[in-house]
Amino acid sequence: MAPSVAIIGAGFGGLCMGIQLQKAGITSYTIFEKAGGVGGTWRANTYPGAACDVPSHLYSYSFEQRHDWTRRFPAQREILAYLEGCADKYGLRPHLRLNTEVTAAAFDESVNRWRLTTSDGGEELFDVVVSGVGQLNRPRLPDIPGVDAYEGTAFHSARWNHGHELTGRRVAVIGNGSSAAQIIPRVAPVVDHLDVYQRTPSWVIPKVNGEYGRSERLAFRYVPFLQAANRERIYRVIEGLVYPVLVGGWSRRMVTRRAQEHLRQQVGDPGLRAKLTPAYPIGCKRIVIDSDFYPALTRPNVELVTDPIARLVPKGVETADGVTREADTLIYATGFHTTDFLAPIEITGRAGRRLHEIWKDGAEAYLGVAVPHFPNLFLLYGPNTNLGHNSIILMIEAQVRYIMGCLPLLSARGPMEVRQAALDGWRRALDRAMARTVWQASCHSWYKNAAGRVTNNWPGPTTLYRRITRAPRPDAYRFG
Ligand code: N01
Repeated sequence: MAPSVAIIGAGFGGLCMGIQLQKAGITSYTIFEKAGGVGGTWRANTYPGAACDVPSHLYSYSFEQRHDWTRRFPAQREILAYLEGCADKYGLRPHLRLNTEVTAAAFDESVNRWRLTTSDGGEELFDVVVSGVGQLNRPRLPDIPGVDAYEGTAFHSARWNHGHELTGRRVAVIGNGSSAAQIIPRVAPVVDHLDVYQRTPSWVIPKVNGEYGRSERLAFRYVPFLQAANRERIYRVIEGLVYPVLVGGWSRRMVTRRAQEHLRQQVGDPGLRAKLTPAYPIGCKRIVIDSDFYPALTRPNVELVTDPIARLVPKGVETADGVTREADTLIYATGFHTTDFLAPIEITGRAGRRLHEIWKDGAEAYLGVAVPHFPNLFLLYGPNTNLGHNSIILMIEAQVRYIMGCLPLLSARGPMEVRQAALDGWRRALDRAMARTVWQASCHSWYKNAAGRVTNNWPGPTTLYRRITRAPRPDAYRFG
């Protein structure tokens, strides 16, 4: 009999898992989703300008290619529609349990099954749990004094307040990562004044976007192999050009120069340019890919503030130099809690082991997928599987294929638990590869935990990860 599978999250990861189960004829699965619909981060992030900086033809499942993407880089709405379409096409809807947050999962050794507790107080048993909760789903508010004192309207980029009209307002944006870089160009033209509070400048490279014309879309549809060849070309160019940037390879200087040139071309004022010039190597933090960000900062109604924020006051933001800038609206583009994976779900494995206790010095998992003491628990987009250079969908598909390969093993031999020795070997290999990466340089990034360990990113090429996850090695696990 097929195992029963609980999937947590209905984003790219959870849906991919559901689709592959469905394709394999396994229908004994439930996808738990705390939101009211599918889409994960692409449902949550509805801020103006929300879009992906990975090309459409690559930022989609390999097995579900669309010929009719309207733009080279997809906007949030189009990605969400794509995922909704996948849920319909592959018959996932009857398996979706929406508005249902999983609060705890405990391995019950008396029956060798996982007991899931949900926010509605329900409890259910499953043979297998697959987490697809992602790394960027819990907004992080800054630890600035006075956050509660502020009297204007404040919201996080991933919790956009669409009921709040921005036209004619005095607005402050805190942060200048990928989200802020997309928000600022859309907000700046409509507001009266915009202050952008920058703690650390980002490296920015241009995004050569544009619409796919009707003829191009028809060609993708009807010319044999064109779509597949185009996807493969995009993949190879990104992998071949951008991955070396992260490991000090041939293209590091070239991409750095391109970013410097982009800044020079778009920002004429040397003072502003100096403020926007990073002092850390490119790639250490997530590179911003955008062509509209710099021009927005040069608008007369926009001020880039680099004095550190001292505190929020009822009417605005006070910087360390004692200046208060009034703002009736405050937008936190301050990122996410990225290093406390799977929080706040309480996960308990064999012998009462608590996942978050085991991970208190940094999350880790064998292949980013399996953790000792937690049999039949598999992670999608888990520790050390984020990318700094390519489409995360590639990694998710590799992980789903791997987990699908585990199902016959655990069905035949009982619950599978990764061996500590396998995880230790994995950690040693990761550490060796990580030492070569630019993420180790001195910059603050969401890839690192409080102790400075890079817990989020995969340090190798995607080709290697896809190869080593092609099929599970039974000797890495104990069964029963
Ligand atoms: O978040 P971030 P994000 N005082 O963590 C600043 C993906 N994504 O939502 O650099 C002042 O990158 C912080 O400053 P610093 C993508 O993977 C993709 O923008 O820490 N500032 C930083 O500038 C991305 O990397 C797309 O000094 C404070 C910003 O807030 C990830 O999501 C689009 C502060 C946070 O940047 C997250 O991006 C959007 C404080 N106390 C997102 N605390 C695309 O595909 C934080 N900051 C295009």
